[in-house]
Amino acid sequence: MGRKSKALFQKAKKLIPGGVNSPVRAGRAVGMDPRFISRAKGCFLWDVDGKRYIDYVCSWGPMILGHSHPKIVKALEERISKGTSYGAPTRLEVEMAETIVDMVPSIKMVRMVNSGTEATMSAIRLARGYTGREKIVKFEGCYHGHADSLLVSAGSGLATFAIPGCPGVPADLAGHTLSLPFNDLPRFTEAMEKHGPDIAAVIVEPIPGNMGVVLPDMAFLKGLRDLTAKYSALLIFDEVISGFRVSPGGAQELYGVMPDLTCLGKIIGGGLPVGAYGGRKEIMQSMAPEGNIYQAGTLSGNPLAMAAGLATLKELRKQDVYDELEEKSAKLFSGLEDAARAAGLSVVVNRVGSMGSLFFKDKAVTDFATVKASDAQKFRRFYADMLGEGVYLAPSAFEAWFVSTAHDGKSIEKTIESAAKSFAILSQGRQTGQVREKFR
Ligand code: KE4
Repeated sequence: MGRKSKALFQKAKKLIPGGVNSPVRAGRAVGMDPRFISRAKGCFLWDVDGKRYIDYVCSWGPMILGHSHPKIVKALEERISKGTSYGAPTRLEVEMAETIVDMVPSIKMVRMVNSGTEATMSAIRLARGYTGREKIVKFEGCYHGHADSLLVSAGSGLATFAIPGCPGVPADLAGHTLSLPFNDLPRFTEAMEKHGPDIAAVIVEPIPGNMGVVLPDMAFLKGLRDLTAKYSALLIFDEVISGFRVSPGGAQELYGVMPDLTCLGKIIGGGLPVGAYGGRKEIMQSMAPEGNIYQAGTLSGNPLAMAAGLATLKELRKQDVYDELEEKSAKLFSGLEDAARAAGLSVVVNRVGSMGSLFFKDKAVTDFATVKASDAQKFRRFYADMLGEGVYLAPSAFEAWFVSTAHDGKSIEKTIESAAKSFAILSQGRQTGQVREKFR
């Protein structure tokens, strides 16, 4: 860690809890202090000590076109001279709503908010208000932001309701949430047969990115749709990561499973604070001021975020963008697999389009339990080796790598070479150990 980052982190820890404005950035899961970033361009970040990194965090998903994309910079430059926030409706919000409705198959009406957390929190409140029910279902390993109802850990035993995931979450609120294993249709079926008439909503990341990337079993996704319909519960797809990431219409377009509500974020803000939730009109019309379910936000639909988001979506609607992302991502992850194999190291790569993860494990990774069985010590060493090589990964085994259109062949090859060096070291080592428990 460079001198300037070190000094900034020391100062930050005196002023900000853990020295960071979002916990995962502190690097505690990998035992390394954070690099303070000074600027970014394309697929690169530079830290305050001048070191350059190839970036696979991409601000945790938003920067699908890379950093400082000229079209986004231009959109913001043009916009900022007209003011930064009015607290009144703008043409840009209509354009954003029109674009989202156009691109996301199940969304017919949408409300902008300022974060993914606000999007999922609002969608849960809407589902509860619309159905008149209080119980909800989530899945272990899926993370939907930090709203109380979703910061829970699975209870013990079969279909027992959840317990608070951290202090401050009321037990009786957590008790309205059922947390089940992802990709386990029998368990979900059993839970719905027992509680279905009381369930307001089932919320799921259709392609989880918060336990690392795990691929959905098609029968499971279709089972969520069929059983929520059977019991008149709402199906909520949290596409804050997968939305516009894996296809223009997200996971719901890729897999052809239509939720009742969808939560969005990240990419639609082009790197500025944003979230959105939307779905069937007859449901969305329950939201104030048209309906009586309340949700509000001072900066919702902020013109700068709309300008950056619209510029991003406009680029993503161009021909071949997703083919390019697929080609680059396939080259990266197949290169990583080949390098691990050459080093005699067992790794599992899970990938959908330009979101993927690499697990140090010799068997399939299909849910939170199998993620936790991967080798955390190896991941920590790999993370440190890659950072030293100038490759910036998410500082947690529970996160995704993101590839952008700005990642070029040279950067991808450098990443694979750096990984090969680390794999060679790891294949001699004897690091073992479970991934630390996390409530997500
Ligand atoms: P935000 O409130 O952080 O904008 O979004 C919450 C959220 C909701 N749904 C999904 C599927 C998400 O992945 C997230 C946030 N993602 C994390 C990391 N995967 C953001 C990084 C952080 O917490 O600092």
